[in-house]
This record gives sequence, C-alpha cells and structure tokens, in this order.
Amino acid sequence: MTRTAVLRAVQKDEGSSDEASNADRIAHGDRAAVAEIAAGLLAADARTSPKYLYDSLGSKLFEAICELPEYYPTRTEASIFAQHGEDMARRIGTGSTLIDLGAGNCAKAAGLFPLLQPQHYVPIDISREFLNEAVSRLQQRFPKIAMTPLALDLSAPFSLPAQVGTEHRLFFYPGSSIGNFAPHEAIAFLRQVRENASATGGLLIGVDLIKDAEVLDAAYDDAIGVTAAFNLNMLRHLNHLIGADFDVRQWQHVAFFNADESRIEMHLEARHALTVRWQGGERHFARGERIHTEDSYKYTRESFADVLAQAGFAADAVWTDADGWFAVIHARAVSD
Ligand code: AVJ
Repeated sequence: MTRTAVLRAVQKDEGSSDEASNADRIAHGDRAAVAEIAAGLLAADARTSPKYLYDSLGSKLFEAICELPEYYPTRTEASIFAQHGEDMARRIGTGSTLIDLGAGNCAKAAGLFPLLQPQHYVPIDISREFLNEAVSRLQQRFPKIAMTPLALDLSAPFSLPAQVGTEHRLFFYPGSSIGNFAPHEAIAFLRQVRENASATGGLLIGVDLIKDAEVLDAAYDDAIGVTAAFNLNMLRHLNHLIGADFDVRQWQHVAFFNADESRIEMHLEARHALTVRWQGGERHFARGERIHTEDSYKYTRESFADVLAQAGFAADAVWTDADGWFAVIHARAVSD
C-alpha cells in the first residue's frame, strides 16, 4: 500500500461504515502505487522513491544503520542535543505546541521534553498503529503534556486540526530527513510547514553537512553491508508491492557522494544482463545499468539558510558538533 492509501484506510476506519468505498480507495491506492513504481522502472534512467525502502524489515535495517560506526548522523545529532539542549530551550522557550514531523517511536522528541516542557505534543506519522502505541507509553511518563497523535501523509499538502493551538508552534524535523528532498522540494515542503505556523511559529531541524567524500561514502557503504542490505531489500518490497520478480542476488548496492549535486546517491546495479517482469510490464537491464533508489542531500550552513529563507523562515541559531559534520538549526517564521 502507498503511504496515501494507508492514510486513507486509517482515516476511513474512523467513523464511516462505507465498506465498499473503503475497499475501493485501498485498491485505487495500490493501482496508483503500481503505476508510479512502473513508470519509474521504465524511465530511461530507472528510479524508485526512497519511501519504498521502508517495509518492516527495511525499518529495522535503518535502525541498524543508525548503530553503525560509519553512520555518523544519528550519533552526531544526539550529541548536539545533549550538549546544547539547554541553549535550545532558552531560545525556544517552554510551553510550546511541539509538532513532530515523522515522529516514528517519538524517542527524539521525548528526549527534549524535560528541557522544552511543551504544553502540547503533536506527533505526526503515517502509521497510526505505531504512533498510538508509542504515545500511550509516553503519556504515562509525561502525564502533564497533552498529546494528540495524527496519522498524516506529509508528502501531500496538510493542515492541522482545530484542537492544535495556533500560537507558539514548534515544528520538529530531526535526523536530516529533509535530505531526501531535492532542494526545490525541500523549499516546497518547508513552505507547507510555514503555512501551518503563525508569526510565533518556529522550526527545529537537523541537517547533514557537506564533509570529506570518504566520510560520506563510508556512511552509505558500510563495511559489514547493512546499508547494502537496506538498499537491496527494496527489491523484495517491490516484488511484494507490484508482483515483480526481482532476483536480489542479481543486483548490487552502489552509493557515492555526487559533489556537483551535493548529494549521496544510492543505486542498485544489475550484475549482468537481466529482465525484470511485474504485474503488467517488464524491463530489460544491461549489465551495469542502475536503478536510482535514494538521494540524501548535504548542505552548508549557508546553503541551508537559503532554503529556509525561501520557505519563509530565518535561522536564529545553529548548533554543530566540533567537527562541523551536522547542524541543528532553530528558525523563526518570517512574516510576509
Ligand atoms: C533517513 C533519509 C535521513 O539519508 O541518511 C541512511 C536514510 N539511507 N542510509 C539518510 C539512509 C541510507 C537517511 N534518512
């Protein structure tokens, strides 16, 4: 199911008893996903959306990536929060409505609760089930903070329900998730966020910075092959989603820093000539031909300040680690 289809299914579960139309919507979502994936595979330069990296095994492999010595972003960002959390809280102030974009298990935001003391916590994630579980545990630990979990697809335009106060909203977007967007898409996404913030709104965002290519390459092509497994696992997921017959053993993981585009690129490369077939289509791949599966854009403090400005935010504090590998930025909404 696509993220949108999951969301529709989740929303439909609440209240409506229109079963037939619910089934239609899910089936339609599936067809849309098949069409989207097929179009990508048939493009001259074959590509797939990185969202398909995350089936249940893919999510576990990503958690494993975060433990790798080569994968510095998770660790480095955590050290920045640990070292500068109090300074962040001084700038942001307490009592905000903390809106967690892509909350997952809510652990990163929960780590900030003691310092930020939000009055309302609004975690957003595509999976309502996962979210509700995490939030009910969190609510017991922090009974004074109101919590409103929302199952929303952030890749589509979104607006927040009326019970979420409009003043002093702090949007939280850690982990350099913004890197999956091309810069023009990142600007469009952050404009959406800006539209959901009043003049008192702010953004606390984690951004991965440009550094030596060897460090970047190793982070996305680790020695024991966890990232390779994470990338290759997409083929199993595609087999499931579109009834394809990818043979994972015929493919290999390729990842490198493309300095001209300022991004890590992940690809899957055919080890020899082969044909892939799926529900309603097929494609031949020559030996060495690739499917582009993910981009992870890297910024300088200046280039990201520019993205923020174009989205209607102004950075008012930037915290980095001693090596300058990762930045956590607080930005305020700019009135237009
Ligand atoms: C989850 C998008 C932040 O780009 O570093 C990790 C995903 N891909 N290793 C990143 C990822 C390969 C990750 N983000």
